[in-house]
Amino acid sequence: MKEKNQLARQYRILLVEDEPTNIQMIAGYLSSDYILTIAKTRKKALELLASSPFDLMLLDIQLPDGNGFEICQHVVANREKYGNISIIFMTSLNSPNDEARGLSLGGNDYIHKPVNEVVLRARVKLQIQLIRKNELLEHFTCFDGLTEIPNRRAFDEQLKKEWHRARREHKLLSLAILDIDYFKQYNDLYGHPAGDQCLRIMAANLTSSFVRNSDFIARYGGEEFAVLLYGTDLETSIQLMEKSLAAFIEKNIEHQGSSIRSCVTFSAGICTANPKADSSSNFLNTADKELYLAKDLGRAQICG
Ligand code: GH3
Ligand code: MG
Ligand code: MG
Ligand code: MG
Ligand code: MG
Repeated sequence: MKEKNQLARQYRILLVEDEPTNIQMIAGYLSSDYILTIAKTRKKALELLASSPFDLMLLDIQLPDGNGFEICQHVVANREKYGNISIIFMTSLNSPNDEARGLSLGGNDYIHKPVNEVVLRARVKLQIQLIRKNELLEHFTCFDGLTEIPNRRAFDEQLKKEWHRARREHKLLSLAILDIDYFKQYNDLYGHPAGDQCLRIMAANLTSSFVRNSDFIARYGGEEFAVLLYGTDLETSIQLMEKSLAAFIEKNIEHQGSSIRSCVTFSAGICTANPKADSSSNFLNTADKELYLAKDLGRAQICG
């Protein structure tokens, strides 16, 4: 899932080619627009692909220690290891059968050697534009447009993933469901645009409260948010959420319609599971029940 600030970026190309004159020529055509890395062998190409992310591979077919068709097949069959890289074959195997084979193995395009500069640039540009469109599509599918944090769809997927990971790694998984207090009154008193701004501040506060790579924050629904804390026990999760609530209250967003304070607050319910032993079916429900308890006990508090 790409965050917005990752969307405007430079694109990385892996050139897999063994002929020095070809390498020099292609580097001359592309290195001013893209970050270009070179692999002269099959072995080097697979090493580089496994260790750093590339957007596009320009793939020769006849290599000293292997064959480009086989590399393509291997990469396509192991996407979880090599990522969603696009592949352009670049080869002197010019028969229609070879071209059809390259495309059927998962190649995105097929360029004949000798390579023409204008054609190469145009075809690379086209693939990069497709990559960019896919990234944008993925971003809008997974991120909430108002707060720019992951949305409900992304949360549901992450929960499934993290539940299985915690099961495998024998770790605890904590889930917090948060709900802004008296938010209907806030909208009624201050207007919808102010309500929207309040939701953005809420999201930003959570983002700065939960900073570990494994913490996952999402907008769960209207004025409800969810936080997944991987490998974190209940006591620590409650402490962290209490700190986050204190930081939010300190922002002192005026709310004369709140019955408890003169500023906006939130309530949260937290549930911790041991996915190795527990069933996932009650996880969300339990966090939700704790949230209702926090509301019943007077709001602006955390229950777990
Ligand atoms: P409680 O303390 O029990 O949570 O009361 P509440 O008023 O916060 O709860 P209620 O569920 O009655 O109201 C939620 C409000 O959230 C109503 C809805 O208009 C508002 N809301 C939901 N999504 C958005 C949004 O995207 N922008 C704005 N401005 N308001 C929203
Ligand atoms: Mg070659
Ligand atoms: Mg609500
Ligand atoms: Mg409500
Ligand atoms: Mg509410």
